[in-house]
Amino acid sequence: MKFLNSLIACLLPLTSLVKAADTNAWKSRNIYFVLTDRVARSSSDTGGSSCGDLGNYCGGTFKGLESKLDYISGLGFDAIWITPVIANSAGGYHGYWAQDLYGINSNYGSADDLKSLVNTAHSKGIYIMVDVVANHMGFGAIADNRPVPLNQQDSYHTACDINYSNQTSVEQCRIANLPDVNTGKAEIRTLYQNWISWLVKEYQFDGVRIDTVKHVEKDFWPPFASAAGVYSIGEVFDGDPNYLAGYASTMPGLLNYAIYYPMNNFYQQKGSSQALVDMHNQVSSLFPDPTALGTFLDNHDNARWLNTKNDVSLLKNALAYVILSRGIPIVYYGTEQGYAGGADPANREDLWRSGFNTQADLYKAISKLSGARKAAGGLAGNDQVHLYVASTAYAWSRAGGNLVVLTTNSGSGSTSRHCFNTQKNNGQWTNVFGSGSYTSDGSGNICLDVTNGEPVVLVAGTGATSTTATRTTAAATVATTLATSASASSTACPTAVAVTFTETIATNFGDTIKITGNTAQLGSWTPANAPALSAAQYTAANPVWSITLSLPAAQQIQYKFVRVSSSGAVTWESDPNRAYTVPTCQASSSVGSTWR
Ligand SMILES: [Ca+2]
Repeated sequence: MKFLNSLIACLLPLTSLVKAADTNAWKSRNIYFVLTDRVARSSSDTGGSSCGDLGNYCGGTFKGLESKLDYISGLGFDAIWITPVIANSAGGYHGYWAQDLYGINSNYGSADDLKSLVNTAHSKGIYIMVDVVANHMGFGAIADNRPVPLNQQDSYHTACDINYSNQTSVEQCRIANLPDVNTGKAEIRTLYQNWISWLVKEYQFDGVRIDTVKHVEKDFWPPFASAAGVYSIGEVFDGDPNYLAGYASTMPGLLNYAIYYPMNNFYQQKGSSQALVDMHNQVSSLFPDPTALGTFLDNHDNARWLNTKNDVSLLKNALAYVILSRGIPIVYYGTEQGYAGGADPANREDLWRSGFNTQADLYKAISKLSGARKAAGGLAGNDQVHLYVASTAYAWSRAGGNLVVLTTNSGSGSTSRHCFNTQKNNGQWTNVFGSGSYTSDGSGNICLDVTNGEPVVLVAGTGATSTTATRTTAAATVATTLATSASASSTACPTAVAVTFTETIATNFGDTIKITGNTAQLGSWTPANAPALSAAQYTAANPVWSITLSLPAAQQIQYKFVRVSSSGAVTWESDPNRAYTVPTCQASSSVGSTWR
């Protein structure tokens, strides 16, 4: 009996760990985000003409969505985020204009239809995440809002326009003139906690997406997220990683608006891969659990990706990043059909106009990328290693090197060859996005060819092709490989990083530029002991000195450049000292600066 008690005591924590739909359960998922009103109109919907007015209800239903679960599953998604399901005020086709928290939006069907959708999804191994709003109610008369006391004026803040430079204003004034709930009141907080707890249990939702998080006081959220009882992911629409990280402790996950901007900048040829990598590293240091964040490239609040950059190959690279880099992928419905709508509501196209074509180029591309995620074990970990950060390319590995992804931003029609170190000696992979097998040499080096600007996605093992059946085989192969060669999965972050410093300065013949700073390697602020830069790339038009130093990962250095003339006279750069933190999990990086 004593033994049994200790056994039970041991098992209890395990039981709570494997509870379905907690944060850990979501980390290996792959989310398809839909507007409930826009997927399918009935269980027999096989396609049809476009909705005439995207700014109002188009006729999508819970039953229609239920009938398209295989279409969604075929893309490799095992979770669906659906827009709010509750009763809305007139015109709330998107669901964000709540009127009755406990009612179901009858435009989409009945409560039983919704339960049927969730049940059928579960039977196919698909999670359902419901979107909810606590910040505001819809445009209808306050007196019509439910439950009580949301029908009373004093449950709302006094109307005012948001001043985005004032956080109190952001929290208490009105978005789009929608009545702003007085979420500071204890009675209101209890009302929302009771409701979210009921909603999740009543419909058996697996997760919650929370709208307009930054518009509600931070201390409203922890008890709300806790009452939900499942993983929740919040929308804080702000690209500043510090601002975003301010919400990291309020709920399990956040939409990763920090990475959204540098990621799209790189893959849309407006920014560098280094800026993307820098943001990844910043997120690593600012967030307690970066793997619980959701990665996305567009959504219903932003113009579709192809509207901003009309290049399908570039989109495939960005999708490779979303689905295969750190975080939980979220792909907006219609991406697989090449939809290119602009600002809301043009970016909210009905799906039936596509005829639900499962042979579409992007449908197949997403399916392959999702297959690679599964084949590599689900990619739940914080295990991304930056392998190659170049002017037109970015490559990384996951799962101890069992997944290697090369992306470029040269676009459709481009061909290029990229050679880099995989940190896996004599590795063997199959390109599951294109074709062919690849091996690295005894030092881990590999050269990959990019055709038509498409990503290269290497999964360890062989036999992976584009069909679902063989992908499953590939997954089994990878699992076997992982199990039988423990050493192969031990690839860790590099302990030293090759950091290239470039300094732009026009010099006289005989001058030398050195880098000195607060470490022995940098001469401990003594120019005579400091390493000298090379003028090999120096031209009159581009007077650049450079040096590549192998620095310990995560080391923080302070440094300056000095100019040493042929006579030995030393000129220091002006104050303050320059500061740099060596990346923690990256093979190489670069720092460019100009003499001051
Ligand atoms: Ca508010």
